[in-house]
Amino acid sequence: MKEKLLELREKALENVKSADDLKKLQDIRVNFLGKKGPITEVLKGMGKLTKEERPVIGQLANDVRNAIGTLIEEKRAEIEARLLERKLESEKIDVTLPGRKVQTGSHHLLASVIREVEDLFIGLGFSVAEGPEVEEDYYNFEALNLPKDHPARDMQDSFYITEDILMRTHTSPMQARTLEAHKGKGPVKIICPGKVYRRDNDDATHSHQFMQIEGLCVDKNIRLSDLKGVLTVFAKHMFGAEREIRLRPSFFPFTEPSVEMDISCFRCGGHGCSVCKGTGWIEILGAGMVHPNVLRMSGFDPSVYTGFAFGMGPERIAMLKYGIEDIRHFYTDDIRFLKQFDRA
Ligand code: 2U9
Repeated sequence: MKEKLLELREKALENVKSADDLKKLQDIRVNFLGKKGPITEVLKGMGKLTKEERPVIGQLANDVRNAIGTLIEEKRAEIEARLLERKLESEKIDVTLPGRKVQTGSHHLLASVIREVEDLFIGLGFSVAEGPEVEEDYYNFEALNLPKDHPARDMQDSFYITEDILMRTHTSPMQARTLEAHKGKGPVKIICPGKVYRRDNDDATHSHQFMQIEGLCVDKNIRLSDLKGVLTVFAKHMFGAEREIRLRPSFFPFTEPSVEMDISCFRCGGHGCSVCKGTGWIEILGAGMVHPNVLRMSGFDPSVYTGFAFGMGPERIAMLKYGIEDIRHFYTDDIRFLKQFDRA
């Protein structure tokens, strides 16, 4: 019996030594120390022993069982340590490695330019009014002093959906709607950004769908100098404090007088270059004093109220600011183009 126990211990030692994973180790524990294991068998056989042999064998059986138990524990600790080491090794992060750049989206350049203009005018007390892109002929044309047969309508080739419904050709209809909603009571200070549509063949400088930002300020005693003041603040905010502006006479059916605003060239400072085509000046937007017909048609008494309005193309501003040659870049979602203006 004694030999059997010692033999068992040796056998257990060998098994434990060769065990290289916790499963095998568990099997050894069950095989040797389990209820059906040889140690248990020995202990069950104690009854057949003499009363001299019983304590010796009993003690030895316990010693062998504990020895095997200790062996298994030590081996389990060793295996777990090795597993942890391997795990730590496999999960080791080389903190000196550059991080994986998380692909983040960014604001579309046009959205950034529009927000920059919005922030400026909100700071000047204007509020942002956004209107429907599918518009009624009345608000898109008649309310803006462009009666049914007015030739200027052809200047704005339109996408008509029905006789009286079209894709708006400018954001001005939303200004007419806002004036109307004020029921002849000023002040009205709004800017209207948004998509507009013109039946145009797309090329480097024209797109059938483009953006506009228009502005309107109607109150008692609004003068052209107020318009010039606001446009000067706008020009310096968007193109640099050293910019100068100049107003040239122009014509729009919905403003009288009408002007176009130029800024001094931000590339050559006015000496003449390819950006300003040698003129030293760059045209940025159109503007004027709101035509009395437009005020009247929207419920304002032009003998009491006056106002100024302006309109610009955000694409043009972005193309000037960032030297972009082709307006279609804004709409073709080419990530190589868009990524250049991350955080613009
Ligand atoms: C109301 C009264 C007046 C809006 C105006 C312009 C001048 C203008 C152009 C800018 C770029 C069109 O897309 S563009 O080519 N617009 O120059 N827009 S004054 O005048 C209004 C609008 C609404 C009630």
